[in-house]
Amino acid sequence: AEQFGKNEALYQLGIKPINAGTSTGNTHFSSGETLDSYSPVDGKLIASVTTTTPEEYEKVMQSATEAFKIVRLIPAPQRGEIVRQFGDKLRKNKEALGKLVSYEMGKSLQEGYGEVQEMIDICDFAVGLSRQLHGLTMHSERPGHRMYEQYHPLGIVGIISAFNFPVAVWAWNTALAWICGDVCVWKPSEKTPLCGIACQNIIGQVIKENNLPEGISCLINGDYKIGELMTADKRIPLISATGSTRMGKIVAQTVAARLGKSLLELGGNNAIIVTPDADIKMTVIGAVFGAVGTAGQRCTSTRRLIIHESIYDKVKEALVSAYGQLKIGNPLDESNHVGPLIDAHAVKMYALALDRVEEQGGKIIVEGGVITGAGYESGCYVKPAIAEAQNSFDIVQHETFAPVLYLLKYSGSVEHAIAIQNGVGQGLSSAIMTNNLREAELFLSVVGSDCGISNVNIGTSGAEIGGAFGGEKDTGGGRESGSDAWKVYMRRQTNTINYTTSLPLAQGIKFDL
Ligand code: UN1
Repeated sequence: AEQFGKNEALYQLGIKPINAGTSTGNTHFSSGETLDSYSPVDGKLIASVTTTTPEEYEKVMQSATEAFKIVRLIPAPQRGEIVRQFGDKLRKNKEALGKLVSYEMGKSLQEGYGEVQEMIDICDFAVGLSRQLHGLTMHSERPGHRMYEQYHPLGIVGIISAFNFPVAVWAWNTALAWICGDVCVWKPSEKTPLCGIACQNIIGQVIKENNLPEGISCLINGDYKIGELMTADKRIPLISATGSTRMGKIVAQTVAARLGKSLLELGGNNAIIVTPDADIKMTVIGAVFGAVGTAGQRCTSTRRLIIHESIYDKVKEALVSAYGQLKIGNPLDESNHVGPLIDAHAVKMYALALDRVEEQGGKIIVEGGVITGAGYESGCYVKPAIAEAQNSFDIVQHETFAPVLYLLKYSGSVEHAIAIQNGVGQGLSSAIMTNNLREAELFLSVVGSDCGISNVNIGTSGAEIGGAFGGEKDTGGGRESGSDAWKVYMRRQTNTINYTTSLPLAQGIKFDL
C-alpha cells in the first residue's frame, strides 16, 4: 500500500503510532487500554489508539456541556460558516482521508473518496440549511393572538457509528447537529478508530482557528461499554446509532427508558425486482455494484434479486459472466473492484452464510471462498458469491454483511415480486428495474415497497445526501442526512402571544372571575 502514499496520508491527517485524545484540542487525554487498528488490506498494524475510561468520559461530557452553553448562542448562519470551513478542510484532505478509509476499512479507493465526498456534500447542504431552520406560523383561533413555532438547539448529540462508513455517517450527523446549535460526542467503531482520530483532527483545526470551545466535537474510543455510558446518560437528549438490528434494540430500550430520543439506522435486506420490462444491461450493473461494492458491507447493499421467471435465465447468465470479470484485491489499487472484508469474524460469517444457504436447499451458482496467496495475506479477501434460494430460507431473511447475492424467482404479476420484496424483517432500501410505468408506480405506491428508500431503474445503494436516509421495520425508523432530517436535532417550541388587553381561553371556555 505504501506506493499509494499511505504514509503521507497518515502524516497529513496527524495519525501517530499511538493516538490519544478524547476531545478536540486534546485537553483531555484518554489513558485506557490501547486499541490496535490492523488493516484488512495487508493485515498490518496501522497505529494504536488509547481508549476512554469512565472518568475521562465524565470530563468529555463536562466539556461538551460547557461548549453547548456557548454554541447555542451563536446565530445559526454563523454556525453554518464553521461547517463551511470544515467542508473546505475536507476538500483539502479528501485524498488523504479517502486513502485512510480505504486502508483502515478496506473499501475501494473510489468508494473511499466517495465517502469523503458525501461528507463534503452534507457540509454544503448544512451551510444552506443554516439559514433555513424554518418553523411555521399558525392562525390562532383567538382574536389578537399570534401563534408560531420555532426550533431551538437540542443539546449534546451522541453518535455511535459503524465500521462500514467510518467517516460519512459521523458527518451526516455532525454537520446538521452543528448548524442546529448542538455539540457532539462520537463513538466510532472500534474496528476503525483511526478514521475517527483523523476526522477529529480536521474539525479540531477549524475549532482552534475560530477560537471556539473544544467540546463542540468530542471523540470517545472503546467498545460497547463506553457506548453504554452514552445511551444511559440523561445529559444526552439524542442518540444517533448506526449498526445491527440487535445493537439497535439494546440502544433503543436504554434510551427509551430515560425518555431520550434515538435515531436508528440498522440492518437492511435490500432487493431489486427485475421485471420482464427491465433493461438487462442496466440491471446487471446496478445489481453487481450493489452486491459487491464495499464487499457487500453497506447497509444498502443488494442482497436479493427478485427476477421474473421469463427472463430469469438471461439475467442469471449475464450476472455469472459479470462476476467472472470481477477483480478482487488491494482496494488501493484502482484496477480492483472488490477489497477485503473488515476482519476474520466477517469472513467466518460469510462462510457460514454460504454453508447455510446450501443446507437450507439453495444452490450456489457462483462459488465463494477465501482467497489465499501473495497479496491476500490478511485472510480477509473473499470471492463474491451468488446463490439461488427461496425468500423463506432463514439465511435469506438474515442480513449477512458480505458479498453474497441471493437470486429469487417470481412468476405472474409484479404484486408477487412486491410481496417477496416486503417479506423480510428489514425495510431499508429497495429498487425495481422496469420500463413499465404501471409496474414502477405500483412499486412506489402505498401497496408497493415498504422500505424507506425505493428506487426505479437504479440500484439499492449509493443514496445521495439530499434525501432523508433511513428505513422502516427492523431498520429502526430513523432518518438522517437530507430533506427535513435536521428537525430531530432540534427541539420544537410552540409560542402563542396575546397582544390584547383581555384573556380569551381556547376552545371557547368561559372562566369569569
Ligand atoms: C451505510 O451503509 O451505513 O446509500 C450507509 C449508500 C451510502 C450510505 C450507506 N450513501 O449506500
